Amino acid sequence: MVASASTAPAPDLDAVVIGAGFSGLYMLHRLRDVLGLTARVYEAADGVGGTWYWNRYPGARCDSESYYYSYSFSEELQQEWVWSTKYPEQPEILRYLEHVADRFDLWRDIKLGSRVSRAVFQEHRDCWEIHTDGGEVVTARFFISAVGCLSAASVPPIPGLDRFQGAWYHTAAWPHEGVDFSGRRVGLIGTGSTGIQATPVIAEQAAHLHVFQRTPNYSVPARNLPLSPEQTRQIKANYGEIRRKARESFAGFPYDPSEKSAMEVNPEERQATYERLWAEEGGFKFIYGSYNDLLFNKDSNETAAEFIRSKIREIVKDPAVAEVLIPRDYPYGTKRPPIDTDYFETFNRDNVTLVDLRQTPITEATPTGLGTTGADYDLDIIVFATGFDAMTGSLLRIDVRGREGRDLREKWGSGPMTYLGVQVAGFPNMFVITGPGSPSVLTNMPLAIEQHVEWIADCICFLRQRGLTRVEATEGAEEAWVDHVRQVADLTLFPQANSWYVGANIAGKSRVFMPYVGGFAPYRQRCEEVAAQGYQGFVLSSLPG
Ligand code: N01
Repeated sequence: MVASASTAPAPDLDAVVIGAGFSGLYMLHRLRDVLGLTARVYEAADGVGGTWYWNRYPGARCDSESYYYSYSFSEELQQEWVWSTKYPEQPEILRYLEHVADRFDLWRDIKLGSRVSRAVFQEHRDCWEIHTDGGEVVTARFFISAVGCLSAASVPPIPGLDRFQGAWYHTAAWPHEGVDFSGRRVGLIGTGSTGIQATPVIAEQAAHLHVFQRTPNYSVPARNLPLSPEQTRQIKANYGEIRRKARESFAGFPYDPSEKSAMEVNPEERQATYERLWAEEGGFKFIYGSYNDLLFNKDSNETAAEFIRSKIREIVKDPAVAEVLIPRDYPYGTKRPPIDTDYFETFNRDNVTLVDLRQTPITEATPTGLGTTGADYDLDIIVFATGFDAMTGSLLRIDVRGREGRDLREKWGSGPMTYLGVQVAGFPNMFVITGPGSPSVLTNMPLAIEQHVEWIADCICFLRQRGLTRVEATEGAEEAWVDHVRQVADLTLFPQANSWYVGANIAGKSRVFMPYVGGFAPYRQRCEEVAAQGYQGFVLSSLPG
């Protein structure tokens, strides 16, 4: 018998959302409280917060400024919440997200400690069957992934790690009770944003810290400061304008964009600009508030790169150590630029040693530490700040089966394919918040999330108002979008780096530039146009009546 709208049993829920971080919390609120739908969030952790639940490593703080790294959807929320500093620490952001869950009464529709293991599209019912590893099975018309772009932690396969007799931790699975480094010999592997935040804090406690660096990084000081009551008052009074600027910007930061190329100004003016941004502003203003072509023009980029190299030489007293810390073989900003507090200064401490893994790669873990081709290092604790299987890893941990049994892992075997980063052809009624092919990770994340959540909610609302039960991206629209994402990336310097943006940090992962680099504002406009044209590039349908 062919199922029809009248014979197919209705799904248990309108929507299942996976993940209770920034994305999942807002998605639930939007579906349940704005659209009046039934929705449930499944969350593997024992609390909400996503990234900010897991990443409790020393020094963990946001490297975007609190006043815009926050939700904008509720005027009351943004007026009542008070941030303590320019760059809040992890516990404060987690408190904020818990407050959001309280304030909007979200907890009652969130199932904590429930990891979704499998999701299968039911063609005859236009719904998804969702399985958790606890054996729960539920059906929902829509399956929405809010699993995050940087959630599948990656520990490199170092031979012998199981024989190491000390303790080891990945920064994204940090013990809630913390780790006491006092008097301990610590090895930290990885010098991305995380390692760069953790290094100065661990160095203050540990007896000795060895930093194992494979790729040096261009880091810019955060210049973190408490926010004064007057600054807070001004931010709150200007939120309308701040959010507008962010929405209309290239990367979602509410900074005044520079109209100039770095090549347009003379070297003295350029130096003065970089000096001012380095000394007074810090953070992402260095890249997004200086010149408009640092990510596009190699010569322009080199001026900023060389400025940072000169700062490293100035800060680090031992010239040999400084040379190892200086990045040379990829353009500035083409790996996600870290923001630090006293990172380079930390290498002036007597209890910190830099190990250059390019000269002497790690060969094995031993019962007493780490061995490299140059030496053995005795360690009590190893910290893996080695990053994530980014953008695809956390979704592909779930066995996702679309129409006619299509396997998402197979479909993405040679790199992720999406339409607008939000849907995958062959996987109807599945939405991905900040998926590959969207500007998410190159953007101020909460803003990118809000845009996706609202677009998805509007799409669902459109279907329901018309009695439709299925939405699926066409293969043609998906192919065209994937081509566009690649073409736009090729106009930039991004593909020149071995970054997690291209999956280079994961052995065997296909090398594809995953985020959309065409800019947040143009992307948003494209999404709006697609919706205004009745969801162009999607097929909308309903079960036979
Ligand atoms: O991870 P990463 P992360 N042997 O992949 C090294 C966000 N974030 O956790 O560059 C030795 O950047 C690897 O070396 P290489 C932010 O978007 C945000 O630091 O691959 N080393 C690299 O140095 C960020 O970009 C905040 O050669 C190995 C490091 O480990 C993203 O999360 C704070 C290795 C991994 O760097 C990820 O940052 C922190 C091996 N086998 C992070 N494997 C905010 O404040 C890897 N490495 C918002």
